[in-house]
Amino acid sequence: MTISDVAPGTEASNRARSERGTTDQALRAWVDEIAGLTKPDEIVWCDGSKHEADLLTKQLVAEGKLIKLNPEWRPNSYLARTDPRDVARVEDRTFICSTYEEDAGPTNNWRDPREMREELKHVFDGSMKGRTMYVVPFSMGPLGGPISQLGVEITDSPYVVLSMGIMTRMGDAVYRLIEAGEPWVRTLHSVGYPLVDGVGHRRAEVEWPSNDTKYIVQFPDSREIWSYGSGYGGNALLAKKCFALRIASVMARDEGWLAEHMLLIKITSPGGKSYHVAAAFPSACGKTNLAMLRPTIPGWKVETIGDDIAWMRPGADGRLYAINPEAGFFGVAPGTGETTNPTAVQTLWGNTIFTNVALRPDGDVWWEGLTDTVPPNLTDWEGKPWTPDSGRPAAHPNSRFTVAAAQCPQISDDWDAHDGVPIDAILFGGRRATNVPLVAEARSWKHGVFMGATISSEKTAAAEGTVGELRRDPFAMLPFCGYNMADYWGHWVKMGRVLGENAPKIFQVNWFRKGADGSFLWPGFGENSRVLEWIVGRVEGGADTVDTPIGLLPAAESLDLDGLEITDDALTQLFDVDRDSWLAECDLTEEYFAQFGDRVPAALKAELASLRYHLQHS
Ligand code: GTP
Ligand code: SPV
Ligand code: MN
Repeated sequence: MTISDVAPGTEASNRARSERGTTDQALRAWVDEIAGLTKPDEIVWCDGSKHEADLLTKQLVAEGKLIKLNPEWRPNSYLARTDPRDVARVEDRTFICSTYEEDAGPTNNWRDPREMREELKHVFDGSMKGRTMYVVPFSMGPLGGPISQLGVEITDSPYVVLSMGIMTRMGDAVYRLIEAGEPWVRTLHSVGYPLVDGVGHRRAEVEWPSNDTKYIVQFPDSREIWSYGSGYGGNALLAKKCFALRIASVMARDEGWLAEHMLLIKITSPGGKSYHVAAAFPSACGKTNLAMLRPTIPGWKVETIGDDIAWMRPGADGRLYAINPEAGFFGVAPGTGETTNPTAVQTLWGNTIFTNVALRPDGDVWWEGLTDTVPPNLTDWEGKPWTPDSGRPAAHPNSRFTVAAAQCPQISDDWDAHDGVPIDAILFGGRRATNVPLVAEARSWKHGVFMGATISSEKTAAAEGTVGELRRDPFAMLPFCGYNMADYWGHWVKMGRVLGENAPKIFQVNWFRKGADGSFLWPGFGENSRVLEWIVGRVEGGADTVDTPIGLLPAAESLDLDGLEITDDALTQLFDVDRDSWLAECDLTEEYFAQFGDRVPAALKAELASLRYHLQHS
């Protein structure tokens, strides 16, 4: 018997429910404790079955919280519209509650863990009244894999349950591993919109329940997450940024591995040799696109392993092995089209949840950049009528798709390899209109860590704030590092010592440099395969370089430009290393480092001094 066969609240349903879930005492005790605090009407132990997902989907459609898309165009696919005040990560409401403030560091919001716990107890008291509480067991990475980790998310959002079912390996098998004694991380989420108010009155349900007061709280010492008030993406799918980066980065520091905001790909050369590459770019700066790249150069193949997060550990042979801990893609919709990312477009053929995109009259979805021709009539992401003259985007700039990784037509056969894949090269990038060349190779691991630590990037719509503003985003981890950023750099320096000769080569890339007229100098997307070819050439020990103060740049002719229409002037600008601007960057880097005091690794200070010296003498 499954939960759906019986009426809720009956004796039969209680019996059915007690047959579900887990016998693990610690997990049961935690669920009881949270239920006592949040006071839901009922508790559902999720099993991750298709049946369960179908029921939840039907329920959400019936409640008007999901719109079923026309199955003729988009089978088993749905549109969710969030509250317009709940559309992105909220960095100023994200807290790292380590015991000591210095351990959170100057780039995180720190709060005393004891005070925060007290505050959260008030906030969560009765927060699930009138709602169902779901217990969602999940594995990050293949079940039982040596790099994988388990977690449980308690949530009162069925949208979160469905999304977690796509984004993680969610289901019963995780309970069995927990019962066998595997460690697991506690994550708690409430949309913060109880259906019964403080004095016991019923409150009307809304399409997207959320709360203007939000808390995204990580307790790194006890490896716990408490999230309140948002139903959106990285705020609510706690396995993703909160666990797989903020908490996992702390676990990685303590246990000698790396938890990174990186895509993973396999590249195969015309000669049939395969390489694995990891790349860190800030939010909405091209990870999904590079992960699904289709090379424009003949004979090359790129296959997808992950598009957002990589967990990496030294393997028995001393090399660095990586897994994609996720099982799906939560990708940026705008800008995803046939010409830019045909692979993503094909991945989204069905079984997809779209959030905050526009709706076509024929019951399919649309967003800016999906097609060259703009539909004459749409319903915009807020549910309002829209025409091309409306003067506002039809889809929210941070609208997203949620889809299983296995649906990607170019998913790599080793994407869910139990032991991960060996990494040959690591790329760091950002969105920089000026200064940073298309590609530069680090002279050493330490120089590579310096490149990662000093990345700045223009802000995007993925988080609340001013789009376009330049900010430091070291390793693309600024919003995601669960501890002191300078200690994190130190951890990277240390990992270089552990890996020694086996350490992957490190590169810096920038697809976003602009000319004087404000347009991109480099065509990007599939043409980025030319840069990958050069990087593979370097890994193989070939491809000529020019030594510059900032690193090794491709020598003339060593970057494959066959068949590409690009002017010599654009190329010169793409690779220009302007001495004065870089000296100015050095000053800014020194200022930036200063806030971390003596926690900045000596190796990075030495790299800065060396960069300055070479610029001054160039
Ligand atoms: P998160 O999911 O937020 O971590 O983002 P992401 O890093 O996966 O970014 P994504 O690949 O979704 O790209 C974000 C935006 O950058 C999209 O609008 C893309 O069209 C655009 N973009 C990606 N690659 C390129 C490129 O090579 N050149 C240019 N000009 N734009 C690009
Ligand atoms: C990002 O912002 O880097 C994302 C989307 O990948 S979210 O899951 O909201 O963090
Ligand atoms: Mn991301």
